[in-house]
Amino acid sequence: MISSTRRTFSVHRAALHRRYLATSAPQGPSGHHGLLPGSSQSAITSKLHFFNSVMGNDETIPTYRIISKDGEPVEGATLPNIDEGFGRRIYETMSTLPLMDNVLYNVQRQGKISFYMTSHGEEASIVGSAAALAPDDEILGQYREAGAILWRGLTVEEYIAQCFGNDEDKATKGRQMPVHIGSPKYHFHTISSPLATQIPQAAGVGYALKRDPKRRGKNCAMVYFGEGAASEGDFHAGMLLASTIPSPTLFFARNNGFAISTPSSEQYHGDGIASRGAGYGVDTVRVDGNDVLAVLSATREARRRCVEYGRAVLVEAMTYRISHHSTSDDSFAYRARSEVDNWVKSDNPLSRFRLFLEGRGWWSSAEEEDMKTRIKKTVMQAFKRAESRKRPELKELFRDVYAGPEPWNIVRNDAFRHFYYSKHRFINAFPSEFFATIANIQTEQREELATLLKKYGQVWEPWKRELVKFKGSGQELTQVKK
Ligand SMILES: Cc1ncc(C[n+]2csc(CCOP(=O)(O)OP(=O)(O)O)c2C)c(N)n1
Ligand SMILES: [Mg+2]
Repeated sequence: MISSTRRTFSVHRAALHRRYLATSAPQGPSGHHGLLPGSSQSAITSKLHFFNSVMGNDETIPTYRIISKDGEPVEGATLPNIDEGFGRRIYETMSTLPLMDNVLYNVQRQGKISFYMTSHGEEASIVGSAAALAPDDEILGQYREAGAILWRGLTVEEYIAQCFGNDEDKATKGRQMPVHIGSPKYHFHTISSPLATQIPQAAGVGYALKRDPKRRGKNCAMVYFGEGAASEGDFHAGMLLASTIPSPTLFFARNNGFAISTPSSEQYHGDGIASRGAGYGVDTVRVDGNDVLAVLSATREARRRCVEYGRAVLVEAMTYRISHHSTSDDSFAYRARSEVDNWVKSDNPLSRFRLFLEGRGWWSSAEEEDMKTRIKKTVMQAFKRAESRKRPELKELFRDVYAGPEPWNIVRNDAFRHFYYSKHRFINAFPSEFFATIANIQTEQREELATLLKKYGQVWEPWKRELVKFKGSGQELTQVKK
């Protein structure tokens, strides 16, 4: 006689087996209430009931808040454990964003950088969530998360150098659009423009952390994305991956009300992004994204769950994009100026937190003035410096794509290419000097550019004008020793 547990197990296995082998709709097992293909725990009901709310009773998911718009703790809320220094640092990082954004937005308007995106209105969501992480948790951002990398220690100078793509742009060496920052030092993966690609990548990063004995139970992968990006298939792929192959992946949705001109009311019919978490069996919370302390608390708890249980967690931060989508957008073409003004006046994440800090005696008007003067000066100096510097050397165009030897198809000459290709299947038999030789040789593309530079660089006006903007004027390519 088999025990009931074993019987349940074998019946369930049989049901699963049927599910995979069935060529027509599976038949429900009779007489075993609750034992159905795909679910062993569903109660049987004779009442025909449709539902479309995760909370039940058609209620929407509540929003977690700690401080009111006047900076006062709301009734029953537990304040997160922060000291004065930590609170002030959060506020200073939040305050840096609009001061830097205002300058860089105008700098773009003057044609000095090609593009820019601001964080206006989302300072609390971005900085509060970053402040909840360990400094070596991996961050995969979308593009509006400058506050997260500034929080980690990247300087305003470094951020502005990236936007200018000058020779001090250590992040992307002038090969990326402004705002597409990245830093191995700060565990911040380089931003890429195609929406939502960072989401399944984050599930992979989370899984890699879980597989690494040194980082398992210690770190998580944090992925930021807008509610618009959550309409991409990649959002679902990432959530499914992180929930079925469990990994410490923290999904952080910035629901700022717009995907460029599309309001969130036209982006989904369900209860925001949070309602999707339950469908994937992922612990989920919705938080007031303009309340930095609520964001901090919720993300701290989300991170704890991620790291301790090795599982995904979803946070949806409700906020409002005050700025235009980017410098390529004029949002007053699709929303009223008064709507934006109302948000600025009625719910400003910066003034909310400032009031809280002042209420504790941790901040004053004099300190506010000092801080603003100091940050503005830093931003202006960084802008002036960035503007005066040359672009990186032209040779940087070809670097950092391959970690090791460049592959055969970009190797310089045909004879060598043929040789390398004919041997590459037996590559393990080659000594390491062989790879060093390959790494040092020029690529076809590099050579082609050098040839063109030699031909036109000093004689054709448009090329002459461009070339002097690069450090070394391309000479490292044209005067290369053979
Ligand atoms: C695959 C892809 N489709 C479209 C775009 C164009 N695009 C850039 S940002 C954006 C809106 C994204 O909105 P959301 O995710 O809510 O982020 P937000 O800008 O509001 O922070 C769109 C459609 C893109 N970059 N990539
Ligand atoms: Mg959005």
